Amino acid sequence: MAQAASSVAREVHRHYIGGEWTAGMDAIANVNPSDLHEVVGHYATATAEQVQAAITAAAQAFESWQFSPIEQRFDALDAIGSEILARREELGRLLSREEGKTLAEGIGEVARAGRVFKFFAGESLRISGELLASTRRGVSVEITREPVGVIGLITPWNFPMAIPAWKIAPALCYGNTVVFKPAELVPASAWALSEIIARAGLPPGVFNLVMGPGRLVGELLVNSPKVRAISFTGSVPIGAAIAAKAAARGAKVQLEMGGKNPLVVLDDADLEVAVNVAVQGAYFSTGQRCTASSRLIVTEGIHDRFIAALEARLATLKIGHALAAGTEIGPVVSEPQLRQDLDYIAIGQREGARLRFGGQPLRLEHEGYYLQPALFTDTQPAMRINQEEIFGPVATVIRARDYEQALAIANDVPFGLSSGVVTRSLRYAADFRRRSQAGMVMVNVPTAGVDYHVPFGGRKGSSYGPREQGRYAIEFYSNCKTAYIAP
Ligand code: UN1
Repeated sequence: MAQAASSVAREVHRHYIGGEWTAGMDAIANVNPSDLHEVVGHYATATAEQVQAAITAAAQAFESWQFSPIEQRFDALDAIGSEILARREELGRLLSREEGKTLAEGIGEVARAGRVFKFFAGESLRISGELLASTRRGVSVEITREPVGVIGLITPWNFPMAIPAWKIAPALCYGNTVVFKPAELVPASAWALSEIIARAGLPPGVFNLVMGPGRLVGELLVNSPKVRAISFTGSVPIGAAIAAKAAARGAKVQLEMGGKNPLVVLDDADLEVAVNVAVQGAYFSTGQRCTASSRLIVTEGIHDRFIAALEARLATLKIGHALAAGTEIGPVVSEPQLRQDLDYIAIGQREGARLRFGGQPLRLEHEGYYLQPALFTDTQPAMRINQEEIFGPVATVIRARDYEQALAIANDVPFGLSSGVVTRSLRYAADFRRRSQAGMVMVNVPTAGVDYHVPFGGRKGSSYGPREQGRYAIEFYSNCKTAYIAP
């Protein structure tokens, strides 16, 4: 790897601070998880001074950007969306090379990012308020939305372009300025996105990119009194630490963290639908989604048939290089993540679960972090593999006596992001929709793979603060003002 790294021309991609492309103190080699001998590029690491400079630039730019005409915002967001959509194949390829999801998934994600910008371009023209009568004679009450200020955006590696898009677009739409810190593992997509944003006609300082580790860049953003809000997607412990620090200084915070999402398969399910929904939800994108169906809760009457059909489908799944034609499941993103997946597979076996399929690292033509998708059966709800997020291509089956028991098991975890049920019964579908303790409920569709124009978020340990995406994003990315006006 070191050899490959040195043979690549060392153009180091820079930070974008106050409208300037700025070199960092160091460079990170971005390695392709499908082929460890390929370096996707080198990306700068920010110094503490650079992070502070980005925050200062964003604070200065906010003075004027908060009053920017909505048409200026529309034009910038619309142009960004158009360019992303026009370049979806090229950017999708880049994304798949650095993250390892299949090319189709990479292109799909880039298109989603483009559409998010288009959506918020439109929203910028529809920012509205309310006009109410006062309880006092001759007074009226105006309720309006105002920008928050500088917003720090901290994004994860599993959606290198879509998650940045669904934080950056609403931030700019509602008149905020941004300091964006992408995950260290996937700077290429973030940099390409930033390069597009940098050419969209925004005033200097409105949008800033600083790359580097969370313990430096993230910490500074979270602790800076000039950063009025933090939106974070990532792990539970880091999210909890961010929330505590942000709350202590009165900054707004929005967290999207883990999931342990259940898919309930009932006796009356269409078996083919159940298997498709389970495979897509549990294993596509290599299971590396906070919305992944990691627990398949199956009632007795369909249990054995479901497992047999699922196993048969798993045996046909093509695991391979993210860019190879026909690949259905790409590699795991990194060595530490692969280790975590394998650790949990060992834990499941020690706990007495039956490893029914897969779970072994694969040696393929290219050296990469390949893992045969794993299926555990005969598991108990209290096992660690059924309570803790693994974040890999690993799913468990839990047998349930009936619908009521399946629902109770589905809800009995510290997370509540997404949940699903496969059934032909309107009664069970309606009941599950009402009683599932999750922010998003899916009936006969996968728990992962959500639309871009509707609210996204969960409950319990999965999410904190207002929803992301759709019109609901305004709650976090703006402040409410109530004005009383007498002539
Ligand atoms: C999806 O399932 O389409 O980090 C999106 C994640 C989520 C996004 C999932 N915030 O996996």
